[in-house]
Amino acid sequence: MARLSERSSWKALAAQAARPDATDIIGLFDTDAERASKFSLEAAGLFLDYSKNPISDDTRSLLLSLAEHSSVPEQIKAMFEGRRINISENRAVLHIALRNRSQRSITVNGRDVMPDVTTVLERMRTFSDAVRSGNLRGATGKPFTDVVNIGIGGSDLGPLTVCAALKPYTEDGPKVHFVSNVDGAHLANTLKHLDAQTTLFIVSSKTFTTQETMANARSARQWLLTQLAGSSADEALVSKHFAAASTNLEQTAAFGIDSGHVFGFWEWVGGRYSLWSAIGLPIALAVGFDRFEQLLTGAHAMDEHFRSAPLAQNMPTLLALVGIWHTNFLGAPTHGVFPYAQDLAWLPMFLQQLEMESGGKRTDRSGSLVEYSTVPIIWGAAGTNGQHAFFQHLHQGTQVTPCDFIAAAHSEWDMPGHHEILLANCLAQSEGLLQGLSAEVVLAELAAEGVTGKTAERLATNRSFPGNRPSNTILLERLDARALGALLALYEHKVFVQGVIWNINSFDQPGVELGKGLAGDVLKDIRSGHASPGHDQSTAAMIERICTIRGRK
Ligand code: G6Q
Repeated sequence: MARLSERSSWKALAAQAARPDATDIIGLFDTDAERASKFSLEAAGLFLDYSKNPISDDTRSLLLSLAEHSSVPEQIKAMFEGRRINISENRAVLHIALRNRSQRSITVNGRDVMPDVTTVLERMRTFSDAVRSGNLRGATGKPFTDVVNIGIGGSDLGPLTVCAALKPYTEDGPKVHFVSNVDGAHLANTLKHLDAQTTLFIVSSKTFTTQETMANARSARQWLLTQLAGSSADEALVSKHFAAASTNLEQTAAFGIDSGHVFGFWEWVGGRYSLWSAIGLPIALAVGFDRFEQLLTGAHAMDEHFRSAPLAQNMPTLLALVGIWHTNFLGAPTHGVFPYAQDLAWLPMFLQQLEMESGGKRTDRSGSLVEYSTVPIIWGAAGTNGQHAFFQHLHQGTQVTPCDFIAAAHSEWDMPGHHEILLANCLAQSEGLLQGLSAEVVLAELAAEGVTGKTAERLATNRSFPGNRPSNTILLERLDARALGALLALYEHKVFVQGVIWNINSFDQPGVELGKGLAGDVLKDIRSGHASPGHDQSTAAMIERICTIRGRK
């Protein structure tokens, strides 16, 4: 296969991006009354409008050719067939199997994985029903009122994002808390308000060796044993108050977790793609298993769309191509995500992990250094708050930030009048970014106020906006479990398509793994009170300084 930048579609796109009108979105609307409908589509209950991007019919055709020539259809097939597309770890990538609601079997090494998936899901149903109904109780016979998920990264952000997003549906379940940071503040602040008798811990860790998670899990166990000292034997307390989601059954047993409370998953589930697996147990506890299933159903609907829709009508592919256009041809260094939904406040963080851990790669699948940009920096926050802060940069900054606005037509909350304001702000921002405000209009406004001449000219430059700033808008009917499942799957598949085009492995994370080992030596030194040889000068000095300060008490 020719190198990416040598492909004809890539070269044609580069030529397209060099045209003087390459970023003129307003011009595209002016010359096509049908643009809004031609550049939008519906899938799995979601509506995507990508018309507010500088993408002409020709550019879109070229982007689609790029996807075609990069074997996107073949790679989609390979993923769904369970082939080992995670080449560095020699693993299949099958989060789609976790939410496969069809009768289709999915095989790895010739073995259908669906029976195992179904068994774990059934066990999750039984367990979550028992906790929620109060049939499963703590060591002193009280029902669980609080669940603390201890996990980090992929074992935290997925369930955390979903539990927050489905907040309106959590009223009838235990309160679910998430502790991820090894900073003792996180666990201490969480435990401070809890009663050990009614608290259930879930240790969520694929490997069950992650330093931060294990430190938090050990401290939580200690807290439990201290709080409930004398009420039962230590082993009984741990077995009644701890559950685990992990692939490492040996370590969960060594920790003392009752095998009946251990929910397994498999090596072909990547951490950041794991919320659909046993890692989703806190979700089932918070909103009930039926809603967890609706989440899976929504994701499956998006999977089916992704698997079967032609590229030109394929929502994840189009979202990926819009991103490729901005990143690789128009040079946008970042991408903003702005959910106009307070309950989706964690989504930008979730997507940071999903997109930047998957796409933050500098070598291609054959091991050569890539000669083009891969994933941009993903950032964002829930609207409308950003409008009163960093949106200034979106409107008038010197860098263009393509962004996704996400909104739901209905609110799940009963707060009359609010949702219309929220929606109006969402649409007004993307409209304002597109249309800008010309100096002529500002001058006319100033003239009406009696400001003219040099002052007016100066003010007009300052107060005018270039416009032509790009955005996508994703509209949900409502933020329910089904729509959320479809939304998260949409982004997972967007990441997949971009990875295929960039020819990178989106499913490994050597940088994150390096981080897991790095702290070991420094930790030993901080504990011993001195920097050992081998550190760079700056780090050694910092270790010494910290040890000195800590030595002063
Ligand atoms: C996800 C990442 C990473 C991982 C955490 C937690 O794709 O690899 O965020 O999920 O490091 O790992 P464990 O689940 O093994 O504790």
